[in-house]
Amino acid sequence: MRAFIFSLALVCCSLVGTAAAQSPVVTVSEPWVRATVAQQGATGAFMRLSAAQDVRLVEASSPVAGITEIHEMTVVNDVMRMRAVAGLDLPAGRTVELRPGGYHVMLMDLRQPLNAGERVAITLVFEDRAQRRFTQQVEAPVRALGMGAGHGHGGPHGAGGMGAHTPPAGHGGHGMPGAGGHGGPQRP
Ligand SMILES: [Cu+2]
Repeated sequence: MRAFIFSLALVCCSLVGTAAAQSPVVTVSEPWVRATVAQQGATGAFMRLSAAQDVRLVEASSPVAGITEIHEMTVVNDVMRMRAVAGLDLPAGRTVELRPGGYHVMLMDLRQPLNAGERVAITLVFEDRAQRRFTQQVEAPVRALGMGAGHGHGGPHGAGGMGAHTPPAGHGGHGMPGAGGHGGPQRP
């Protein structure tokens, strides 16, 4: 049994390379996920990322979401727009903030409502300059929407800040991803 575990550990280490053998390359602080209201199909996750070497956030996933993307939100003519980006650069030693109104991890095709006080597991996938990938787990508490940076805009996002990706008449969070208009990947 012990030998089996040991060999498993060896396999894992060889798969992820040297990055996982040291302290975390990326420090994640103050992660949180915005709580959803009934029938809301998508929400955002926010955090601060600080990397010890140049890496890039290239992917994310969560058990609560069918689709997870990295998004950038910008204001164009007073209208907030967001789009999926292929990655987010994390220059060594600089803290990059994912926050409402800026970059965020978009959780879409939600499988369940997210209520304040719950915790959401998120897996972040980073890539270093040699294109080696490594992952980091985050446990983000769910927080209710404060009327902060996310208000006062119309457009495709509706009243819920970045939450309103899907039309209110959704399908209870199942079936079609409902992410139309994103231009993001449709799952096969
Ligand atoms: Cu988004």
